[in-house]
Amino acid sequence: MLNSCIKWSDEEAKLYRSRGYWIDEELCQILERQVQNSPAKIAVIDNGIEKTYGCLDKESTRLAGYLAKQGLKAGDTAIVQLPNCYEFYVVFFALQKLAILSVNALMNHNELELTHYVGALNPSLVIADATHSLFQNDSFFKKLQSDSSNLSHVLLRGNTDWAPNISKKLYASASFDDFESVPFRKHNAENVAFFQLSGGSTGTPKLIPRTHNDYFYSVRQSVEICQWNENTRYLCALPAAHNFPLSSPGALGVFYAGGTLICASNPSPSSCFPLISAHQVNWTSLVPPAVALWLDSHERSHHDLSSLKVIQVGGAKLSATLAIKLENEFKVILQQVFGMAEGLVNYTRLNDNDWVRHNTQGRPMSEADVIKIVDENNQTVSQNEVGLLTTKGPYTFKGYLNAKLHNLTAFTEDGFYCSGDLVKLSHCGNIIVEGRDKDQINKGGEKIAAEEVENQLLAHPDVHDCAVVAMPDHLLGERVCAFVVKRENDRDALTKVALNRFIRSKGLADYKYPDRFEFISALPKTKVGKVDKRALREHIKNLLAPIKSV
Ligand code: OOB
Repeated sequence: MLNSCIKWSDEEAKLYRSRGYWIDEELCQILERQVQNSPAKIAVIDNGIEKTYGCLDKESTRLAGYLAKQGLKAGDTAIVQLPNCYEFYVVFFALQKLAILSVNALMNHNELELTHYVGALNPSLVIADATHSLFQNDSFFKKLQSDSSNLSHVLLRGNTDWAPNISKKLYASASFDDFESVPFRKHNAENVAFFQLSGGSTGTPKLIPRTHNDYFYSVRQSVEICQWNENTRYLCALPAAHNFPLSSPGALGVFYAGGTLICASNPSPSSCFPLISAHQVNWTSLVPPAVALWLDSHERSHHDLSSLKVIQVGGAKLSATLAIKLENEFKVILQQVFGMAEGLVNYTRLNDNDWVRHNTQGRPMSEADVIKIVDENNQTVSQNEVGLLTTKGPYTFKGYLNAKLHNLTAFTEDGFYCSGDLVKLSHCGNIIVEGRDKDQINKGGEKIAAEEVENQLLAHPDVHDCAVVAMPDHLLGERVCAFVVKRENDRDALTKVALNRFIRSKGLADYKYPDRFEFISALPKTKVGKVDKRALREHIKNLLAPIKSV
């Protein structure tokens, strides 16, 4: 059933196979290759502890064996929420080996998001971190169980007294030796390997099915573009579950190339700089706000960062000013990465000229990516004109999970995915991101669907109407501003403090909270009667302008 939503046409599949894009291998074969090539090579360094490819393979097999013994099997589903750590990859490969389809939630996802994923996937298993506030005791897990007919297993990373502990299962080797011979059968590489999360523009986050064939190709092609090899030492500082540090080329790229991954808990200078010098890191990826923090940091002079050769930046638009500064001050090559969890990833190439690296977001990684920049009638715009980016290709998905209606508008009639990004092509054929036509706020790479926040605010009994828009922010690029119309009889009762408290009580991820509330008497409307968000964005921009110039 979960596999029925994702088909490429037979002709496309034939073409992608004949050209060698789809090789009918599963994602866990990425690890198997390295275990055969170099089992003793260090695959992951986490908190000073070094784990070889052989170890990663063995421990993921043990975990898979343990899960199989619990009755979990191919086709079951799981929700995983783990921080940047070695166990993230053990769990990833264990679930791949068993063909358990998982979604990797971000650590800052909260009650609402996790409840939604449970509703969407009806999982049998949750794997989470004991330090997360939702998993300090069993009450949230019990609540999830009451919403789901399948949920019977939970594993936690870290100290806990109410659920089995991943590490104990993994490392108490004596009791697990007999699981190492669990027979893993080969699965169809056309099937879903796992689900990515959409940044979204609608009320609920959408799940993106990614197949073995398409994801494996995106990893191999990324490795080729970035010229990674066994000498690659990649610092994973962005959330491990995100498509960028997972596959562009990210962790899976490291494992495919036989390099070494170093885990950082977050992209702050204090977390990254000591790791770069201690482990001779040569690549990493950042979002633009982290670039600004790195540039401003005084800690730079205390660490030898000379091993760093390339910094990738993506997730949100990087200004040319920061781009130039980053290269000059860190003595690195900048690679801009403009990607999406739905598929298409664009890279500037390492040998592109300065102008391209500093001012564009690169070009598609595959010769088979088809991009069309169109107007609102799906007609291709002329060269140099800004239009909507639409795309299809061997690793761009074909539809969100269980979202028939939404899929109708997410794709053009000729099957191109509408990214919602407003772009133009530079004279040399590189993409320049100019803005967005989707109702989303991009808070330094973290995507927030306006409608999701609006739905929460509208649940307040004293809110008559509301609209959530992006407001400019010098560090994050954008923040969340909520315009609220109070109910007639509650003009005085509803305060910003009360709204803040209300939204916090709803269990929404923190980063989605409005950073500012503005009360207005009515929302402005366009000629066709829709909320005029452009006017609201202008309004808040003007309100902020005097503050900026003080
Ligand atoms: C990456 O993936 P998502 O799914 O979190 O977000 C995709 C959206 C894009 O549609 C675009 O609106 C924005 O994020 N975006 C950028 C950008 N990279 C992503 N906007 C301007 N400049 C960029 N360089 O964010 C993602 C996935 C894989 C690799 C890199 C980023």
